Formats: sequence, structure tokens, C-alpha cells
Amino acid sequence: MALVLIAGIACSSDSAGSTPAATEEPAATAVPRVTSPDGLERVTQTVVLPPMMPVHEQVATGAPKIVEVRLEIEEKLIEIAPDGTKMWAMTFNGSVPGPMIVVHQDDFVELTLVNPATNTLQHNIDLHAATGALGGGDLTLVNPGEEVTFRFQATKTGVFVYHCAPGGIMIPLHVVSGMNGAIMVLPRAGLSDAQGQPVKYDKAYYIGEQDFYVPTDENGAYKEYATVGEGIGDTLEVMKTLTPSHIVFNGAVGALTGDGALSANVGDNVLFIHSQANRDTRPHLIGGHGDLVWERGSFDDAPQTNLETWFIAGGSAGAAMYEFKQPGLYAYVNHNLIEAILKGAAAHINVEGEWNNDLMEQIKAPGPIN
Ligand SMILES: [Cu+2]
Repeated sequence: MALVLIAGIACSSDSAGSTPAATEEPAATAVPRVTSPDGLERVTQTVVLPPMMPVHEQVATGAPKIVEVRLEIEEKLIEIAPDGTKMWAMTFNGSVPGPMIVVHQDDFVELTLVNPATNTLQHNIDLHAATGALGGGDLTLVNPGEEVTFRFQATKTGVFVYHCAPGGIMIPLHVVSGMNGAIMVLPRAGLSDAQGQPVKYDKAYYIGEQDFYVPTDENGAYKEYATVGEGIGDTLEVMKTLTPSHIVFNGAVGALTGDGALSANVGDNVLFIHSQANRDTRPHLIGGHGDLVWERGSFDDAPQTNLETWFIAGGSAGAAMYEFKQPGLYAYVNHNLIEAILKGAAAHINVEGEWNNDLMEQIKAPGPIN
């Protein structure tokens, strides 16, 4: 029997043969994985308003858990720009994006979706982290006045979008009305850097980018509607142009600037999770970098390092980690700068700490040309 060495693993060239080297499992996967929720500890995750993250541990302790999450749907008129432009949003828990859910691989998510009688439309939830039944969409369609509970196991690590998908034209309409959010499924041992060494974040923020399609009247002014249903026809016409009227972070132009700006200290390792449920985007931290970037979202893949700008495909989420080295006001933008500055996709981060003149210094202040 001939033995050949492929990528450092001894394999038998005899397909019928079964040598110990060919059948031995690597140590990491030799640990039995939990595949049933029976007997597992139950915990409740209290979701919070983005860009904040729910309380969570980075490295899982103990066995997988059943994580109970409750999301309440709210159809509401929201202000999406400082000029007072309002639109009917469809939301998970009242915010655009909906709250971040954080679990570990192999945990079971037991999600209760509530559609209060004060709403007017059918809704559901499709989680890209879930397997089967349209990501749960088939099992969660609820009318106003109903609630539903379903459970899925988080088998894949990474950051994933979730969104409403109630069928037909309602799918894109609900998504661009703000009905999307994200879930982070951490490896049980936490995150690893490009060399496979453990890495932790000091802070994490969830930035949900949203394209809105607000109709205008004959004078070009944004129209406001009395009910969520009244604007659907006009909104669909704007959607067909594929030209958003607004592209924003966390529900409104300026939501993450001024009083809503994020904060960090020099030396903080900050994880930015960025989702876009409908449209491609390209986050960039002006004056900083993506030290470690899980651009396509999977934590099973080694992160890319030292990126200037990273790409988030429409219908996905990605994560980037950066250790701030200088104080100041940083802008975190969609680096289609028209989308950032003219449409709204920009955030600020106030970073406090000591300035390092070795990293950057103004040698000569602006003055007359010699
Ligand atoms: Cu919906």
C-alpha cells in the first residue's frame, strides 16, 4: 500500500484502505457537539437598542444554551433626516436596524416574534444564521394580534442578517422599510486573529446601514402618509428606480453623529459589525484601518488584515476590528462618498487619549508660500 503525503497529512492512495492516519479526526472536532436542546440551560437575552450590543460573553462558558429572545414588531412613523422627512418604518423592536442578537455556535435560539394588534400587516423573520424553512420565514408568519415561537440551532459562526420576508413584493418593501437586523454567532472559544491566536474586543458596536425610498410630490418635496398602507404604491415606484432617497446608519441621517456619536479610548480594540440587508456597501474608517476584517462575515475563516475599506454584500453582515492609536473625531463612512455625505451613510467616533506625535505630527502650520 502506497502512502502519499498531501498537505502534511498522511493519506492512503488505496481508496479501500483505512489507515489510522486517514481516519483520525483533528482534536478540535473530536469533541462531541451538542445536537439536541434537551436538558440544556435556558437563558433570556435582553435585546438593546443599536448601536449597542446585548450583554454577552466572548468565550462561552459551559455547554451550549437555549437562548430565549423576544422581538416585537412595530410599524411606526419615524423621522429619517434633520429636515423633518418622515416615513412609515416597519421595525423589529421599534428600531432601524432591529436589535443585535449574540449567541455562540451550537446554542439554540428560541425566538418569539410578536405582531401586536396595533399593527396592520403580516410579518415574519428570516434569519440567515438559521437552516431550513426559509431561515424560519415559513414558520413565523404572524398576523396583527398574533405571536409565534420557533427554535433553531446556530450551527455556523459569523455575523448574519435577519429580515422580514412575508412574500412577494412585501419582501423588498419590508426590508427597505427598515425591517432587518443582525445576529452574531461567536465561536465557543471566541474570535481568533489571522494566526489563529485568541483575540478579544474591548467594545463592539452594531451599525445597520439602510437604504430608504421616500416618494416625492410634484415639487420634489418628500411625501408623508397617514398610514403605512397609504404610501406602499408610491414607495414601490421609487424602489423600482433602484435609487435610494436616503442611505443611513441606524435609521436616520445623523443618528450616529453629534449626541449619537460612538466613543472609544486610545488602546481600545473596537469591533464594528456592519449589516446591509438589501444593497452593497463599503465601510471605511477615516484615519484608521480594519486591523482584522471578517469581510464576508464567517468567523471560521481567518480574518483579513490591515484593510483600508471592506465590502459588505447586500444581504450580509461583516465585522472589522480596530485598535485606536490616536485620539480625535473619526468618521466611519460608506466610502461611496456620495452615499456618505449626500445620502447620509456616516457615523462619528469620539476617541479620547494621548496624541502620539511619532505616528503623526504637523511639522509646519499652514502659512504663506515661501
Ligand atoms: Cu414585515
